[in-house]
Amino acid sequence: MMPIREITMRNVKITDAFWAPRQTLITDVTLPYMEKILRDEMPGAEESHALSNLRIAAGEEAGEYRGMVFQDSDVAKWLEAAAYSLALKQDEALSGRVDEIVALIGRCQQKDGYLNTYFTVKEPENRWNNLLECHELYCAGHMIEAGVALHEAAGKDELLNICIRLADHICDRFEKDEGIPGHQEIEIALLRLYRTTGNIRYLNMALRFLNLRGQDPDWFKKHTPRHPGIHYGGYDISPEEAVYNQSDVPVRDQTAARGHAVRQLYMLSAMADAAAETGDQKMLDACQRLFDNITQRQMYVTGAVGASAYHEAFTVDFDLPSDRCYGETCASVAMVFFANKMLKNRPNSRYADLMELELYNAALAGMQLDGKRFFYVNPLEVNISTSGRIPGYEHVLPQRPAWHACACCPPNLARLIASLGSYLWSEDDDTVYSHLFIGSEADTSRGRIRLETGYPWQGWVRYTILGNGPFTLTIRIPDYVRKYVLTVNGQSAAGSVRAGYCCIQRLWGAGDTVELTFDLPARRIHADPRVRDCAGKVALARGPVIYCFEETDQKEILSALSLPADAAITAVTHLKGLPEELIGLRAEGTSDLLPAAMYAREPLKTATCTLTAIPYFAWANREKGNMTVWIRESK
Ligand code: FUB
Ligand code: ZN
Repeated sequence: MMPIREITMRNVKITDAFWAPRQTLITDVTLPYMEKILRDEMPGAEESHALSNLRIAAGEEAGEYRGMVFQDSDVAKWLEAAAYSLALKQDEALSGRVDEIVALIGRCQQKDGYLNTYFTVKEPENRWNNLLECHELYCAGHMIEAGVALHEAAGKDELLNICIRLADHICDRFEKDEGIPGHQEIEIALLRLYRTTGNIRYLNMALRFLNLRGQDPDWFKKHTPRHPGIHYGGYDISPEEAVYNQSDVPVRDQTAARGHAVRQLYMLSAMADAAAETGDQKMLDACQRLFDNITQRQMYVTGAVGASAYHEAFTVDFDLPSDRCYGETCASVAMVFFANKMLKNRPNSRYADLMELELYNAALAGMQLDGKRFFYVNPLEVNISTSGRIPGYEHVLPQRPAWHACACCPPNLARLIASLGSYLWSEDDDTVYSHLFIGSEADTSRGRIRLETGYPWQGWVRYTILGNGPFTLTIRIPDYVRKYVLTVNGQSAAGSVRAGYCCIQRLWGAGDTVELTFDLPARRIHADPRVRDCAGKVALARGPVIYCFEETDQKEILSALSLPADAAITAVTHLKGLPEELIGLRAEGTSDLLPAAMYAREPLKTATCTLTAIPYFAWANREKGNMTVWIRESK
């Protein structure tokens, strides 16, 4: 099948009542906030030192390099998000500051194209010496993505030119070498750079990195110098640990997601993108196997992935502890990248379902409603007596911190939300695909199409065709929509359903409308009992939104609550202390009464109570308290 073409944010304007304000939050609040952090102008927040590192590397400031070895990537991801922000909204002042930072980056670049402040400042003699830990290719990848974004979204070429020199330097260094990145990312970037410049060298370099990976499972063991190097966050490498960065098996032979989640998912995004570029069926089959493994066996109901704090990693199938969950925000962002690249290979509603799940839940929960604080870890249960305090639970915080020593997640989420327009639509020669119900206007090769919707709270979507001509409008039907009514120009219609998309083929005229309406009842979700924490429990959802229970809304302790299997669940608004348009869920439940002693012979007595659930993305926006997604279900 022919790959489908992305319709990028340049041709899509988001008008959605839910997402447009969130994009404004990113442009008006989050990016300025992050910039202050990068400039170390935010009192009380974890120091970044990222811009100082650049000035020190350029010889314009005295002092020591500080921060993670990949601190440059925070600046790169911020620049990428700023590029999208400039496409969303003209901002002369931001544009000027972006230019200044890019010029500073240019002054850090070495004559041969090398660009990395850590090694320029601290260990110039060790460049490219420790690919396992040192993130030079990872930082380069993020910088290249920023360069491409500034070129494409903001019409700025200076960083792109810097990155072309950097990419040429990387190709010179690695085209005939067996080196592979310790943290995959450069592959995504080189593919983007290839499409932007048309230079096949970058495609070949990306493919080479993918093809070499796992050919020698001991490659890192053989080629990683023994540094005293605590500063790399290094760990002892044993042959077994090749699984940590997926270098244990050639990429086409991988069967299940294992090891560091972000590395795994960046690699899968690049593989899916490469498969779409080259038609490599084995590569695509591997992507599909891992997509199935992740979504059917290793993903939390919120879309969070990477269950274990140790190595920030996937572990084994069905190992999904709710309260020790890692679920890094970056991993959920990367799930959106991966699903989007799978869609480029073949339209199937499963990929768009996954993008939607991540966007409304695990990824979005990474950001506080005010756009200023961020979660790195996204648990499904928090107990404030243990979370963030007791060994094994240190990583699980009940509130979003002001900033992070390792700050990969906030700018990742910012670049995703700012570029959301690129994830909604795509097309091929005779079809326009609508993947997500997000209000927008898309300029397709078939003319403009307007999408209006009450999503995520109401089940209606209206398309208005603003061009003329024959084509198939192909609309994804979310997996939770069992029945819908379709009308074309107000008359009932029946499209054919293919791979989860409703296809309406017509000779369209300007002003034609297509409407889809469906109920959005609250629904219960039950887990496979092999997910031990969820056995006998239920989670609630409505449309794309997954719900959770916060202590502040209940009178009883969360672990005492049960929801009867037949309880009616009603939608409510005006949740205490939350924006009034958010829809919550309410039901009559029961609560176990506390027994006289810790262990009682008799069954516990119960009392009825009212249960209130709020959208998971909105948790931890009020006073600190316990939270759970899953509660017991009583018969
Ligand atoms: O190593 C760079 C980034 O830091 C990873 O992608 C995250 O998981 C965090 O470890
Ligand atoms: Zn992260």
